[in-house]
Amino acid sequence: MKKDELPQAGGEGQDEEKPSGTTAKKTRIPLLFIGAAIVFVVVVLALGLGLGLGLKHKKGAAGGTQSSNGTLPSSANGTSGTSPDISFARPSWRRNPLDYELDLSWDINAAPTTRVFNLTVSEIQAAPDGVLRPLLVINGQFPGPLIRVNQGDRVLVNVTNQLVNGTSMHWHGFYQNGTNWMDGTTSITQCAIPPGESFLYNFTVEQFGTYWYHSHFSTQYTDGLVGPFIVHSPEEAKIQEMYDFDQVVLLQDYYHDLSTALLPGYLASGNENAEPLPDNGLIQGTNFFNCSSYDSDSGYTCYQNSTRAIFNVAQGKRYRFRLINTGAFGEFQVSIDNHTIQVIEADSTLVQPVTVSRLPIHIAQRYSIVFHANQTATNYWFRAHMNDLCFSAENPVLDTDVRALITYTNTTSDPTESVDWASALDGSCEDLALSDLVPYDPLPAPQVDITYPIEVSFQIGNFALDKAYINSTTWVPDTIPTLNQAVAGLHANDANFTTSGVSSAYDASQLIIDVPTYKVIDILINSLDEGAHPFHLHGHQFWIMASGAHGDFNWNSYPTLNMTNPMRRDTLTVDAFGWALIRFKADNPGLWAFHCHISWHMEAGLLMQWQTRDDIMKGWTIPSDVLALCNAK
Ligand SMILES: *[C@@H]1O[C@H](CO)[C@@H](O)[C@H](O)[C@H]1NC(C)=O
Ligand SMILES: *[C@@H]1O[C@H](CO)[C@@H](O)[C@H](O)[C@H]1NC(C)=O
Ligand SMILES: *[C@@H]1O[C@H](CO)[C@@H](O)[C@H](O)[C@H]1NC(C)=O
Ligand SMILES: *[C@@H]1O[C@H](CO)[C@@H](O)[C@H](O)[C@H]1NC(C)=O
Ligand SMILES: *[C@@H]1O[C@H](CO)[C@@H](O)[C@H](O)[C@H]1NC(C)=O
Ligand SMILES: *[C@@H]1O[C@H](CO)[C@@H](O)[C@H](O)[C@H]1NC(C)=O
Ligand SMILES: *[C@@H]1O[C@H](CO)[C@@H](O)[C@H](O)[C@H]1NC(C)=O
Ligand SMILES: *[C@@H]1O[C@H](CO)[C@@H](O)[C@H](O)[C@H]1NC(C)=O
Ligand SMILES: *[C@@H]1O[C@H](CO)[C@@H](O)[C@H](O)[C@H]1NC(C)=O
Ligand SMILES: *[C@@H]1O[C@H](CO)[C@@H](O)[C@H](O)[C@H]1NC(C)=O
Ligand SMILES: *[C@@H]1O[C@H](CO)[C@@H](O)[C@H](O)[C@H]1NC(C)=O
Ligand SMILES: *[C@@H]1O[C@H](CO)[C@@H](O)[C@H](O)[C@H]1NC(C)=O
Ligand SMILES: [Cu+2]
Repeated sequence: MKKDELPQAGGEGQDEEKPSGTTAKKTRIPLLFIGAAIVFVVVVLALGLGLGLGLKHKKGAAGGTQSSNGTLPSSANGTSGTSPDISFARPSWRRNPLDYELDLSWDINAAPTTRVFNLTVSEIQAAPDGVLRPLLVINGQFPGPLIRVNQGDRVLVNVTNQLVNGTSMHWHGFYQNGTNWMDGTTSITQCAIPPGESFLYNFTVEQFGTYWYHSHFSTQYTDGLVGPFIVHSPEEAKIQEMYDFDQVVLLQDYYHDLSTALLPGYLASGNENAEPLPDNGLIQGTNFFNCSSYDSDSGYTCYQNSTRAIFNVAQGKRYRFRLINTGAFGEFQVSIDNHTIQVIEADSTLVQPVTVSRLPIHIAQRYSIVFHANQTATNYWFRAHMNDLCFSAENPVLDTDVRALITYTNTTSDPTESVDWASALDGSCEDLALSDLVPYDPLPAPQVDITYPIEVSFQIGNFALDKAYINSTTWVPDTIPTLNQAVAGLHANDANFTTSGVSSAYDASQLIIDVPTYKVIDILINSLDEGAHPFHLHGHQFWIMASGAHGDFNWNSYPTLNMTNPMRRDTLTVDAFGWALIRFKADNPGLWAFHCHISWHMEAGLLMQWQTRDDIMKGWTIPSDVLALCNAK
């Protein structure tokens, strides 16, 4: 945390900031659309006010989107909760924001059970922010449904692929101890689920906290295949006292084109790692977009009827927002006008509460914040400022000031006295200062056994594709999952698969480090690249032993590293030209991806793997339904 980000006692003098309400874009709805909306309302009413219109919910922390003209739809008065019900205006593909409210009456002490979910993925045309595009949806809706379970539960998720391409589902942050083949990472732990087929993910949940799930097939999640995964635990009782409402908040950057349409240009020769630039940002899968940003010959169909998310709050209550950045590229700086926020969880690690005005959240990271609705009862902006200072160029149609409305008064009018925090936006896309993140439940780091330095770079050739490298390897998905290769190699007692260190058993496109038996590993990530990279390790939480925004790790400092209770998480941002030393216990058998979570970078090859616990893997038989995915063609 920077000094100027500290909330100031007494007053919050933000002289240079003008009330943000004045910058809000107002647009007139074309007559045609009002007509269409009326027809739609009539049809819905005729069908009977069902469709959730009279839905009752007790602990409505938030929900709803603004109606087109800035007032609540009159047909919404069938509801009784604190949230406006928007079912009359909500297209069937749009997720009901009430679905992301976490009823606090959920039994966190329930005995472990099996919970079953169906996730059917398909492609539709939809306009989350008003711009029509092909969108990948789960059970017909975007963003994906909430998966909510207790620690210790067995989870069965039947993923059915109705796409024209393969797919898979990854459960971000879960250990999958003993079930590596359920990690959902195509070409590493499974073959893609072919079009028209189903696959049953079956695993137990050993952890608790805020997680998410997403497709792990090329850049596919960027096209809509994301959703929240919340795990409760009896241990949560101690922090539940800190808030009155609990709520998932999905943040993401957003493109008006399919990722597969953007990839060739990005990977083209001579392109100096110029990532595709987001066109918008979404909160709960929705946002305003100004259609006049596009010329009539842009090729886009844009409906000027999309609106920002809205969170209803009650004076005096405290709200837990579980922020999840499900985006492809953009880091957000989250703040609430006139309210400080308290950070209580980072990824799935509870942390000692720290108060900030602005919180950076990079791709795939999660933070829980608590804020107190104790200001003047009016409307305020919740901001997820997309940090384009870290983009290589500017997208003229992108409004980086991505906002949702926080209303104390159950109204949807733009705030007039809501003031953004004066603290500067961080121009380098760094995580919160390490000193601000102290795990609530202390866990000392063990002594290290082996340190592996790696170097991250992008290498561009005039006649070569623009590719990302870890040392000299740029990852290309292998046809046969590396897990399948490893288990076969171990069964055959092939010594190539049991030698500690960089493995020679695989194709040259795979950088895999073999840790045959239990060891404590340090990864020293050195970035030679000018961009920040949010690195994610599958199957583990790692301790962040040290990090730096420039220069190199000083090896002489090894004996003095803080081992008492360093921060642990599963996704860490390595600064531009910076470095980080992270430590993990290689005690979880399998093939685990370690990669930059920026969709474009992973696809450009920024991925390596860890092969761990050969001693246990040697005894494995990969389930036949997992293997069968590779036979279907
Ligand atoms: C907004 O639209 C609703 C429903 O069409 C209408 O009842 C209301 O008067 C409109 N409000 C304004 C401010 O135009
Ligand atoms: C909503 O409230 C208005 C005014 O109280 C009433 O006339 C109308 O019938 C109500 N609509 C519904 C759907 O309950
Ligand atoms: C919010 O407004 C809607 C529609 O006017 C109403 O039905 C609902 O009861 C209100 N909620 C609260 C908490 O006042
Ligand atoms: C916006 O208008 C289009 C065209 O009438 C419609 O298909 C879509 O469902 C509308 N979206 C919302 C959020 O009302
Ligand atoms: C999942 O789908 C099956 C049909 O394939 C259905 O029988 C079952 O009830 C569904 N389960 C849930 C939890 O939706
Ligand atoms: C998964 O869903 C598909 C499609 O509904 C169904 O055919 C299949 O039987 C389901 N599999 C399991 C294991 O439930
Ligand atoms: C399916 O894959 C092909 C080949 O990569 C791609 O051109 C197409 O856009 C993909 N479709 C979707 C919906 O992603
Ligand atoms: C899920 O996995 C467990 C442990 O391997 C197994 O006992 C159970 O039968 C599996 N459930 C299904 C529905 O396949
Ligand atoms: C509002 O709540 C915050 C967080 O609990 C607290 O620091 C602040 O003093 C409160 N302000 C007022 C005006 O009560
Ligand atoms: C928000 O804070 C600013 C700056 O302290 C203040 O001028 C403004 O009145 C506050 N807004 C409300 C609604 O209290
Ligand atoms: C990567 O390259 C660096 C610099 O040459 C070297 O020190 C390191 O050992 C290499 N790491 C691996 C895993 O090969
Ligand atoms: C995973 O299971 C192994 C035993 O198979 C155990 O030694 C290890 O500590 C476990 N790791 C985690 C992260 O649960
Ligand atoms: Cu990256």
